[in-house]
Amino acid sequence: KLPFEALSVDTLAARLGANDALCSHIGKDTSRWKVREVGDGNLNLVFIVEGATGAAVVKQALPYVRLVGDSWPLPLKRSFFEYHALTRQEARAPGSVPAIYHFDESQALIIMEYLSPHIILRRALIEGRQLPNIARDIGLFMARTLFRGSDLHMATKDRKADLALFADNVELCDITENLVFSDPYFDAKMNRHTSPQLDSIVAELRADRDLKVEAQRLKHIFAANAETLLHGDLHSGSIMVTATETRMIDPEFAFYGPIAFDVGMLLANFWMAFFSQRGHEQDGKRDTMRAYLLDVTVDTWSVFRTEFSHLWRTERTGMLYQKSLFEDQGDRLGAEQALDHMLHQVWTDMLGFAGVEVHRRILGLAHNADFETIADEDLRATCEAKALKFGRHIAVNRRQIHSIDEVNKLAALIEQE
Ligand code: SR1
Ligand code: MG
Repeated sequence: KLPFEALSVDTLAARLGANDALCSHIGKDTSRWKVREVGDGNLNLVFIVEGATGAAVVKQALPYVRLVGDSWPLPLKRSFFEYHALTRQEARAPGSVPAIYHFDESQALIIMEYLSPHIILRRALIEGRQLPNIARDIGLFMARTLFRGSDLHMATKDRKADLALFADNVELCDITENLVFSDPYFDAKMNRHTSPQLDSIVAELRADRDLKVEAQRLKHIFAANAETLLHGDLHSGSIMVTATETRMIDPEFAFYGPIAFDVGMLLANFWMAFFSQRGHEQDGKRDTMRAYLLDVTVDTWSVFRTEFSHLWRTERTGMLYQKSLFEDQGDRLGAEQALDHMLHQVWTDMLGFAGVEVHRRILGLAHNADFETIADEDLRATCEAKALKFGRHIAVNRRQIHSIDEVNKLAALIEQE
């Protein structure tokens, strides 16, 4: 094994020119390789390599957080977790992630399918594009991976082995624990909000005891509920789309956590897209886009719920299958009642996770382009302030909110204020 060395546009062909997996997909004549570095995420290098017969993506972890620099070291082993999460996601939700061609643990690199003409979902939503299949595709992905990675479905021995395997993804969990659940609610060193107009709202949120208690409770649920293998960072920047196709990428934050976390993070990103639309109206009104985004939240939740319920009825083969308690006694209602309890819990916690995700993307270190690309500062601040208010409401009142229509009515009211 060679010691780790970061790739560059200039060294990639020499370093990977003899890699059979890469050559078989793009051709072995390295003189014809064209290499671009396209990583725009917070952590890694991402190269697109085009050869005579095709193209591939080479993703390499760096030993530090790219967004911050080498003052924040981060282990290379996140690449190992990403690789293992991708293989499990492909098995549990076939066709939902890029195909993997090769994994090199010591170089922390994954060679995978180049998705083209896909673009990042966040970009599509900022541009006002309506994609007819995302709710279905993402709803199914979440239900299938979250159900099939849990004790509802897996043999308990396998699940416990996976729990142990992913338990070592400590540093990336630590990022989420601090950046999502704690930092936004005090004057943390890495916090930044780009609109000074938010200062008074930020002060209010940090003095809001009910909100801070809720954030602490959510952090506890996140850290202590090892229910299933999560994607761990399922936001609209971790999804690639065409007009009809959807693929999930980047599961380096994968670990065993609460089912509601992936669902909440994802829906929060749709709600942020919704609140940011007014900032992107330079080429025309975005009323239908706003309505579309709310419909997407309804449909995603509905597809998730329906598929999860279907799997509950047809694939509950794990340790949590209580056949002898219910079905064997002719009591189908008991199993349905247990399902309702579970979905209710996922619903309630999902709203909480969504609320804090909205806050951290506006107040913490890692912002999102939905708001950041709004050039007019006052307009950006107005959009952000509304999203913050919405996030606070759903996090604090999550036990009193009973339907996604109720959430969306609130979102629409706040947006129009
Ligand atoms: C320091 S990493 C900041 C954020 O980027 C990733 O995409 C995760 O969302 C993480 O919280
Ligand atoms: Mg990422």
